[in-house]
Amino acid sequence: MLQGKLITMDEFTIQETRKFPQATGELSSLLRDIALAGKVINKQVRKAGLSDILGTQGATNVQGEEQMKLDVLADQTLIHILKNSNDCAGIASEENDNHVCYEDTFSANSKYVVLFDPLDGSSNIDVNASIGTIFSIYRRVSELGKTCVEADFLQPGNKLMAAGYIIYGSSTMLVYATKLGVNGFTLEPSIGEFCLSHPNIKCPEMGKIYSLNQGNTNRFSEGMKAYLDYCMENNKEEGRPYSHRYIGSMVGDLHRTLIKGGIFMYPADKKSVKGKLRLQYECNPMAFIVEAAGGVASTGYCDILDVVPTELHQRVPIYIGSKKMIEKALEFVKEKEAVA
Ligand code: P6P
Repeated sequence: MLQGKLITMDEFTIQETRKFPQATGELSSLLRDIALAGKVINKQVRKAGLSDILGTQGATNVQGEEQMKLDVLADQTLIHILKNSNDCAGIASEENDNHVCYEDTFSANSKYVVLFDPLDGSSNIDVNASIGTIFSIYRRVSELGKTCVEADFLQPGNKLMAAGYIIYGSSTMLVYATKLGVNGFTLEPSIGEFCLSHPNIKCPEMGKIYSLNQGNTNRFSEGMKAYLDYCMENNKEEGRPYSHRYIGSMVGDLHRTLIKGGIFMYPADKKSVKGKLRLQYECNPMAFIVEAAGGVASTGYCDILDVVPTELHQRVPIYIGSKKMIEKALEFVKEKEAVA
């Protein structure tokens, strides 16, 4: 609500497009299609707890039809809507082994491709914790008019045109970033529109929350263990001990980190030697968003956005959030790793 007026996401993206006379509006149109998919997924997520009663999501409905699990439903919803969008040449999804090219003429002439994790954190559905859809939009590198190729989906995060997430939490929000900045839109169910609620989001450069699966500590490097001790150490002047928060849903943990500040980590460890989270579906889009808001996102040794992908589902370690907290964490991780 700005000056008492609701601004829908469509109105906002059109206003942004007008700042660039050469803009064609295709990116705005693609964001609108992703928002539509988010509304459809939101409808299904909001009744997940009734699946046994309603016969949906993995059960059979009154016609005896096999219902799809919620994350497969989310995946199929995005694939279908983007196929009919006229602004997307193809997609790559965390749920599918390979990328999908849309063969029709309109799609082949589209200049963008989209990657997504259709329902990140879906294991939290049963306990009604926040889950989310994460998306990335790249300008394709392959020739317009032809079907897209795998190289279109193996671009580093610093080539992103836009990235965002839809969080299905206490309210449903769509947050997206371009190089111009980060803006958040809350779904107003009575009109079915995402409306501007968090303009120009900035990630505080310092925070008081550290977020990771501390149960993995025994598998961490010595540097990582030393940083955890630092987080838990009493030091009133430097505002420690920090508070520990961890939902086990990246979108939920990252949304809190973006808004309140803090540090989210999923380091490499003896079991996940390259980290657990996927570069193309989780780390790059979140790094693009957080860095557009003034934060930092690192693998521990380089900026996440500079990693050149070699395979669609590759994983990387991630340290992401408030600039000053990441800088301090990397002193421990880099220094101890250098010694090891
Ligand atoms: P762990 C969810 O499965 C996910 O991909 C992210 O959303 C989340 O941050 C992470 O994995 C949780 O992993 O090992 O702590 O359960």
